[in-house]
Amino acid sequence: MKKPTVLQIGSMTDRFNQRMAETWKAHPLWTEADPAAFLAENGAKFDVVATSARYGCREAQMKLLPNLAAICSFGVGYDAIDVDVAKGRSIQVSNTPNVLNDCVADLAMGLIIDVARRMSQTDRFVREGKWLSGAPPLGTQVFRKKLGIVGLGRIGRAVVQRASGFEMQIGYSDPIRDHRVHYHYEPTAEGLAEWADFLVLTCIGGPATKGLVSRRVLEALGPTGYLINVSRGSVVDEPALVEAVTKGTIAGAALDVYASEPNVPAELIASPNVVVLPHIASGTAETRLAMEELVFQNLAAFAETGEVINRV
Ligand code: 8YV
Repeated sequence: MKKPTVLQIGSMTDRFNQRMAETWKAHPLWTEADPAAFLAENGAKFDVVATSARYGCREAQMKLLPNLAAICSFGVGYDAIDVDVAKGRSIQVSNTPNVLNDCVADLAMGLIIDVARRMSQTDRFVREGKWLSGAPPLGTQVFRKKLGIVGLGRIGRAVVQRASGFEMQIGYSDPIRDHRVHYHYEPTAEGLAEWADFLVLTCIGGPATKGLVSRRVLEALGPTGYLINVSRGSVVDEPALVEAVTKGTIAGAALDVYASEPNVPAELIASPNVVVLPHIASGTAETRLAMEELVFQNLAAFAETGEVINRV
């Protein structure tokens, strides 16, 4: 097979960019002043796209790439890639599953503890000198509480593994019930929210889960419940969440993802009962390197055999 001509959609780490340029002579699309005009003229040259969960690859872009045969993405989520369109054109799409499960689950557990024990909030309390004149607010226990996982996939199961060390009761909602596990099962997110103290979102993003955590789900979670999101911002009705945390309909939220990143609603930033992180769940040096390796392995496999390894 001839060596693929690779288009890299967006800038990643310096290391990744350099490796992509050296190994595949990938063209860095983000350096073009007018990427669409560049693709209109040169799109036919490229047969592979290297992208990420963040940059994705939409139908409009695919249209400018008539010879595209594979999209190799950095990240497990592929909601920013029009996979159905790709499938219709027999374009293979690969992602980076498994290598980030533990890292994302670690962060989910950290967020649970942070929001319940008010770690970020009381860190600010010390830095702002408030300890000198008053007592910090009390938190809520985590151990032996009810953990509700929305989407019991690979990442959800890694969260469960960690939570069992905290003797938490485990429940989940998922379109498919897994009869091999004996956790509490609720068919709907609303039912799970009613049951749980901590509702943790580890489901996929995209149309299937858009707005799944609705106003009703937040009401069901109630004034003592916490929402933790390491999935996608699109899963939550964000205006309803803003209302819930500001009015105290729920106890708090710990978020790594938002509806329109990097824009975080000002009300969430201003809420003391909300932890706001900048989409860092997979962001450790070790995990990002493992994800990078997998992108390069998929690209190399496609070049050698015509098939990516982690096809979605
Ligand atoms: C990525 C992610 O790190 O894997 C995913 O789906 O969202 C993150 O892990 C990030 O999107 C990289 O661009």
